[in-house]
Amino acid sequence: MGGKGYRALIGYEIFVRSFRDGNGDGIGDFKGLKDSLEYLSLLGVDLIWITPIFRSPSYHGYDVSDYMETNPSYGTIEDFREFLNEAHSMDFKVLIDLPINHTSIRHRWFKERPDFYIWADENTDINQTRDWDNVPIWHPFGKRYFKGTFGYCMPDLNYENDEVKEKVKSIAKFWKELGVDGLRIDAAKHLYDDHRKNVAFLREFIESIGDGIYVAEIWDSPKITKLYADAVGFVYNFHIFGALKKSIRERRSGSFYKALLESRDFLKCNFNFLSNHDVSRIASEVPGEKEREFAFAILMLLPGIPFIYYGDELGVPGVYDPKFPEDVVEPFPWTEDMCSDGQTSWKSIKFTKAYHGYSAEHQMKYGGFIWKVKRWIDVRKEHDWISEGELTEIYENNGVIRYTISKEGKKANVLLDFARFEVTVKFS
Ligand code: ACG
Repeated sequence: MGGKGYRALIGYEIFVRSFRDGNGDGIGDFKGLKDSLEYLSLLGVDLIWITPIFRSPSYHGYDVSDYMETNPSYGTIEDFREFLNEAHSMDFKVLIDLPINHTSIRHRWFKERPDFYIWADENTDINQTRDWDNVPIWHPFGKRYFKGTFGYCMPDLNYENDEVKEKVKSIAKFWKELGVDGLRIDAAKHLYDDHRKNVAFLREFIESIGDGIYVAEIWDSPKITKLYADAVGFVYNFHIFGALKKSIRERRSGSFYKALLESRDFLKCNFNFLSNHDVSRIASEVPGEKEREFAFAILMLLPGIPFIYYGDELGVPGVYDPKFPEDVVEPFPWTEDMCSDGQTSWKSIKFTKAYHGYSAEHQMKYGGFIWKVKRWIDVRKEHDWISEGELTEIYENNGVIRYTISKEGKKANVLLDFARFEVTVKFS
């Protein structure tokens, strides 16, 4: 399995454009990433996932127009290498995000190699929509229709074409050889319309790149997500954290208990997270600080790799709106004025207001939510074996969940109290 030996890590997701500006243009970049390593090291994380860094016409970068070049706003490949070297010298591991289900419509392949993409034939239902939100997936182009699961600007690659498979493998190899420690494989369940085919290709893909940390983004039920865990090494478990937030909000343990049972046999392969760039931030979903600290504690008390979404350690709010998804990728607040050195400012601020006590500088100096998060990070580091622990004896009683994590003679009993009132619980 790809993830072996990498489990005792604590992750941090960075939306590059919004994190730290190193050259004074208000856009996050590689120099800024390098400058932020000290902060990340103080926080205690050691695995960094950065959102796509390739040339792309969009602000988010998931529509790549050239995989062999970096986004000029972020710096050159040399600048990236410098960041990587510095990160490695400080014992960080770095994952890059690789969108391989689709490219930008402005990738030269779309003009030069139409056979790299999926075109409708006489049997295609061009009115077909995505099964989760009814958005059309076939788009007119000249006299034909192409498939673009994520919209017109992002045509899907054709994995029935062996040349596409080889191209994608060689791109991944290039970046791996440059020194990245692994990949987040974006939209990995969409490569084929068939989970078995996806799993087989991902296995082949990873084998061709070599040892590393690989995580597949499979946003689905545990039953489906689990199918990918063994082939890839790691998967995100969207389900369990959706259930956790529900349980905390409702102060009822049922949803999380059920999700734990459904996920227990692949928890070790999970990237655990409370929010990411596709959903509302944890501070907006769980506004109460005490309840939110509880969520972070649980994040650190589960097998797998815990991941923090940049800014969540500061309690920054952000509500996901599909019409304005950039509201959850707001500039990271380095200083209270939000305009001093290092600050990004590429978008107007809706949530991360200046002088509201969100900034890293303020919280580091005067106290804040960050210290609560750090405390739980420290607990996890002290008991890093939890990452590979087995979850047994999972019980629920009266709003309280109890489980045991154990690994090679080490054992922790965890009691999670979701209840609204004082309760008496009995566990065998
Ligand atoms: C990735 C990236 C995302 C990126 C793209 C495109 C893909 O993280 O930032 O968007 O490169 C689907 C895909 C994911 C995709 C998200 C955005 N994320 O599977 O790969 O959309 C259902 C579906 C999921 C779906 C999810 C979205 O099944 O497939 O994710 O809804 O809401 C239970 C069910 C589960 C269900 C959930 C929610 O858990 O078990 O099946 O999931 O409930 O209902 C980029 C940009 C975006 C931009 C886009 C065009 O970042 O801002 O809009 O490009």
